[in-house]
Amino acid sequence: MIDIIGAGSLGLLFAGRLSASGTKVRLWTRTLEQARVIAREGITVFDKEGQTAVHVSGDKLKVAPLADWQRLNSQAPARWIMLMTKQGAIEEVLEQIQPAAQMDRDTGIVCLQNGIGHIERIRQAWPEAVVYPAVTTEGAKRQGVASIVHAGSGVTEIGSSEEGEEAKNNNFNQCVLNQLLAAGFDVCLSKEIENGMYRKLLINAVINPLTAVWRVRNGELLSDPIRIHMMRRLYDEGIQVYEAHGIHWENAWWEQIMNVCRATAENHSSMLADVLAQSMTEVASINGQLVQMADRAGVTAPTHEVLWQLIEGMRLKEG
Ligand code: KPL
Repeated sequence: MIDIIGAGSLGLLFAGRLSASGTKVRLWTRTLEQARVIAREGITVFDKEGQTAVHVSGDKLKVAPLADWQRLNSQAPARWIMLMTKQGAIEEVLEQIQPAAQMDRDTGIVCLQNGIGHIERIRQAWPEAVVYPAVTTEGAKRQGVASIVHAGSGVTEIGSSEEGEEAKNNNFNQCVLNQLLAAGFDVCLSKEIENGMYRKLLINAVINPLTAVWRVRNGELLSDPIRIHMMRRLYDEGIQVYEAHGIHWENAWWEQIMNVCRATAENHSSMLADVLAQSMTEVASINGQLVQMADRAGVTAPTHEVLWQLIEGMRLKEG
């Protein structure tokens, strides 16, 4: 069984496809109401053309609000967890799970957040658990409480836990890997996940704030030379920050960013989706983190800083 925490667009995508391929899934939602709707309607994944790609009926899933974690987890402890909430929701998750954590050496947690900084926080909260950083470029767009459009196929990379954990790593993430492969995900294990996280940070730092400010889909960023110019500026500033920290980067990353725009052309980035829903965005953990890295290295990232402040200044509500 895989426990998926977070029933946002990516949580529903992974829960729906894993469950349809035969993996037992327990899905943890933020609210009781959300759990009830998913239990009643099941999960539906539409493809880009609006056709049903996957439908899992509610009785095939276990769905519960996080508030029930202590009670349900003591009956059937979670061993494999995919943490799929946004960075901004992590504190709330830790608070709800903490008292009865039961996160021991037998618990593996795959963390699929955008940005950086969260892995340290999770390891600090659950020092016994084995934490696997991961990144994905899957693009999914929320349709309703229990349905999403799989707007762009991407790649999911799962890293190792800390050094010296090799034996356990192979066991843990290999098992999740096999179930994800069986569900049709393009997924691999990465020995360089930290680098993957920096690459993904840059992808998000370039695409997300611009789509949010201009309110355009990912593909529309490529339709105008001024937009591409701004993307390049964010990219160059980001690379300068990485160089100042001695972080390995590759020329191919620019082309990869353009490819993500193409592959998810019809998608609203997660930041635009948050802005449209008037919810707090992840800009602080993406562009804000880059600005702080720049500060620490004595360089500047002025375009990231302006976008960070512009988006924070939208005064979106929490959650
Ligand atoms: O990760 C994404 C996001 O929107 O947060 C991308 C890859 C940009 C897809 O929309």
